[in-house]
Amino acid sequence: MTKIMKVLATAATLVSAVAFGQSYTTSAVANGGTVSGKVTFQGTPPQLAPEKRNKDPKVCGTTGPNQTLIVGAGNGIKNVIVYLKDIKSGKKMELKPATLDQKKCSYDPHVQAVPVGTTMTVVNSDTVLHNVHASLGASTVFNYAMPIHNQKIPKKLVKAGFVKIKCDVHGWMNGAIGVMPNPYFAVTGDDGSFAISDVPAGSYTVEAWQETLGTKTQQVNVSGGGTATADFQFSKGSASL
Ligand SMILES: [Cu+2]
Repeated sequence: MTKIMKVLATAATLVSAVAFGQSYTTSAVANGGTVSGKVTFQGTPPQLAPEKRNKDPKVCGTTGPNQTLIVGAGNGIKNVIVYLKDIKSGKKMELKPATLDQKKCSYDPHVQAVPVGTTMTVVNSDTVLHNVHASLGASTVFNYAMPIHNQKIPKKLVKAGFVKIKCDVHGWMNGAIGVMPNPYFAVTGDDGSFAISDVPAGSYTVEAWQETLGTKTQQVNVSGGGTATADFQFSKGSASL
């Protein structure tokens, strides 16, 4: 190998390491702690109009729930992705198969979070054409026309970030995939609560991401075997709801 080839090979390794989120390394976690909390909406949550569906009514129906902000009991917000933004080392990244289904002209699940490097199988459970279009900022992650019932397309997600999903056929269809740079993440449940476990003792930035309300961050100090609380409050703010 010539010197220039070695330099290029090293550069390529570095680039792929960043793309695959490998700046995170696995290390043994002894007596890890937990970061837990609740994400809530401050004030009166907006009443979102149901989706108007104007295409393929036999499969899609004519209306559906707007899932872009789901506020439940105690103003808890569902489907918020919470993660430790700056953790560099800790428990193993478990890569499991994941699925994004197109079912009755909605994405199922509407929001999910997976570690970077996960293979996402995109499924069309409907008998109509969907064109699923996933983007990370201005870049396209995938863009598949899926005309066949039960068609499945696997796609490895190699870049961390919050991926937005839209259908180019049915304008109301939307969803999101959090492609996470480390295994310390959770998606809030119906009551807005979350818990992230096996966290090495230390100080971390916790970020909460909501698909229309954006992000909030705060610092936490995790002690060995202890629980650190990170509650987040979102309000309507400048979001276009
Ligand atoms: Cu569609």
